[in-house]
Amino acid sequence: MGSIITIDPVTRIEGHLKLKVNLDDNRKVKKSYMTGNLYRDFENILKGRKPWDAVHITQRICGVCPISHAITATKAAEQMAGFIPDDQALLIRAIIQSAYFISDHILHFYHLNLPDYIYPPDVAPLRPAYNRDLRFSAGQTEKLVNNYVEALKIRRQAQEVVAILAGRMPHVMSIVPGGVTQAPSHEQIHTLKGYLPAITDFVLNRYYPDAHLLSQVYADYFKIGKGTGNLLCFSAFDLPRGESVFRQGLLTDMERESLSLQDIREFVRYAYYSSPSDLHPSHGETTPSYGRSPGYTWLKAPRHRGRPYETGPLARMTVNGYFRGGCSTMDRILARAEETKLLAERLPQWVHALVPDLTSYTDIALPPSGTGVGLTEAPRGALGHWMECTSGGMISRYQIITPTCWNASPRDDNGVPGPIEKALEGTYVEDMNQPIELLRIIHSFDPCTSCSVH
Ligand code: NFE
Repeated sequence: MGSIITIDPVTRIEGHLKLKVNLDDNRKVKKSYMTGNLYRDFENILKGRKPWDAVHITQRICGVCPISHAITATKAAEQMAGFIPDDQALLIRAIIQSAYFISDHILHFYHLNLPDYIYPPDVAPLRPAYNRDLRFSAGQTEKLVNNYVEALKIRRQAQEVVAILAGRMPHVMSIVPGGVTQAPSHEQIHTLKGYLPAITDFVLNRYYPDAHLLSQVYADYFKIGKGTGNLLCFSAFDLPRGESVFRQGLLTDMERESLSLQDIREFVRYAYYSSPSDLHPSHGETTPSYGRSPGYTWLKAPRHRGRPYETGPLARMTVNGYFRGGCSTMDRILARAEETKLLAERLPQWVHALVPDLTSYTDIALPPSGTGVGLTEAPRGALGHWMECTSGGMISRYQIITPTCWNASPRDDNGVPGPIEKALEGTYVEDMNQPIELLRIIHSFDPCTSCSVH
């Protein structure tokens, strides 16, 4: 007969997500369905506005990764103007982006993900609903809880690095088409440098070893939540001389293939939209139609050459050869820790390369009509903004594909499930009342439904 498990809401993520799975008689997941809620209509709100507004409006999609939206909207406008930012602007953007990646990955490891594996007896806010399959000793748990608390302080410091260069955090002000409006003074650069030792020390000596400890104690999760091996990433952390930390690329079934932006489509048969399916984002449309059958979510289903792709730290690090592992729950957690270490090691070089008081903003004019594509990597994966302007430089079309759109996508028009749905299939659930296995798989992707349902 089988049975059904529903988790609604899925907590310790950003946004409003529901999971429903069908299990067979042996309590293995046969089919899973991810539902993203809270639609806000951002793509239509942007129509009739200027590209400069998109930088600030799209940041309101999400308070967790506004910087990625700011960078992507800015790059779309700069591409339309044929403008390339100068070295100092690229460095400042890279510092802002990496400090916030570090803060965000620490947030994920300690505050969103770790409570799936620990259940501290005396710390009330840290007691999640499930308390099964707990394997850490009392001493290890105490150490992890101490680092959980310390992580709050380090996150604040990384966010202060962002705020010094970006004006505020979240929803940053200094990243704009034409460069960066902040020219950091000697004193500000000195303050930035003062933050770095504690951040680097925490990443190298607490987060990184804690992630490895988790992967040893829960080594069976290298075989649970396995993805398809389809991994996609865009270019990100653009640096002077055309360099970047991550190059765009794609693995299909773990084999390298070319990534072609022209081969991206969004499918909506199983989403709450009445606009046409199978459209390229440069021609995309968004007509909400809540409850439309057979839709079950507000997420569209992005595909590359018709296939679903996982995106995020595992994809970036694997595609770029920084991480060699598999494609599982624990590989996702380890790749994220490896990426944080890589960025924490590079961040000081970029801060030291800043030139005090150097202006890196150019007043640029955008053409009255045209198109622009902005691509970057957000902490959760590949992010793209496709913008079209007509009539006096006003936006006439704006389409956004976020990382969690790729990862938590529903079935496409051929009925092929999205990456998280697929990773859940085949999972054995030991206790129907506490399906911790499912939660651990979902959390390894660090989904954000605010971004994916925009
Ligand atoms: Ni709302 Fe976002 C997603 C990330 S897109 S957190 O998915 O990372 O910038």
